[in-house]
Amino acid sequence: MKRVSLTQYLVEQQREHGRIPAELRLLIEVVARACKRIAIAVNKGALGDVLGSAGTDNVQGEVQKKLDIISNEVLIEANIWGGHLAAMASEEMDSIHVVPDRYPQGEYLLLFDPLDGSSNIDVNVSIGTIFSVLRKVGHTRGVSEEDFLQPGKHQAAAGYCVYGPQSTLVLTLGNGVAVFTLDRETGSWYLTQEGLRIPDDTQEFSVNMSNLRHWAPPVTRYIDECLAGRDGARGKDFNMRWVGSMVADVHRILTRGGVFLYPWDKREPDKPGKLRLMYEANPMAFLVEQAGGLATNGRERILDVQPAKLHERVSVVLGSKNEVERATRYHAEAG
Ligand code: AHM
Repeated sequence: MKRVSLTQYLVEQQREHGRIPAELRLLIEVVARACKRIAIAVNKGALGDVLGSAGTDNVQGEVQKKLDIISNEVLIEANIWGGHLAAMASEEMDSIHVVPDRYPQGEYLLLFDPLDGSSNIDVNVSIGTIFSVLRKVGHTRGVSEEDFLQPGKHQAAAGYCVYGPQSTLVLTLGNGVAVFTLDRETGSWYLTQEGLRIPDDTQEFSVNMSNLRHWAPPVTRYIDECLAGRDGARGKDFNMRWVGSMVADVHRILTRGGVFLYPWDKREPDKPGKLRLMYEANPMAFLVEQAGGLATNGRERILDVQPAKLHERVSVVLGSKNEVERATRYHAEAG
């Protein structure tokens, strides 16, 4: 069987379909190369002295793992000199990282969660890198945090790499979702699936059930009905899966359907949720919509949310269309 590499796929997207400019093609290739380096570090585990805490906190006050920091550095080093970017923003950095004057500056802005699912790093459970690409609006040389504060619907590309039994890169350029698998022998990414579709209906939900007593009534109503199974309002049984790495949970949903929730909870009433809009929710919402699913914060489409700050948090309900519509309707009915 003739295999299509990521490079060939991107060249064809650029040449035959005119879908992506050369700079964006380069950007995706560079990110994929960085993800390969992160995959190698993850695979080494204890042998590479990469496990455990780095002894520092990030801007969100969360303890950073060594691999969080290594992955962040790998992504910056790989992307800084190519001339395709104006600046980068990361869940692990307080402020944006502007491309220094010694390098040419491109028009793209790259945002990433360098290693999602930190609590799973040391226990050998799937983790991943999530990325989002925006275009800098205006042609002035300077770049500031304001340039990043665009709703997710303006993303030029988004994707993630999940480091699990296989390393898998899932990508959207705004025309569907394609999946690439890393061949560890050749070191190349190969196209293994195209045109992913999330089924409209599902009997599988994904949520951290230990937080149930802290949720708002519409979320409790939705989950209670799933738990009641065929004896309750839904008239059918549901299964539950929670990996605790958004990349792995979303990957399962893109593969076989399901609904993922990380809702607001009353322990931190001022925070809209745990997950970050710009590094996690927006890229995942773009992928999910491109695969025929939906993504909302319970009230509004995630991709329409206008960010007020870089590290903004958001509630998330995403996945199979009919389930997300139902959970969103319960929020509207609750007023
Ligand atoms: P992280 O950025 O520290 O990895 O946190 C994000 C992760 C998501 O991947 C996952 O969906 C969620 O946090 C898990 O949260 P919980 O610890 O409540 O299960």
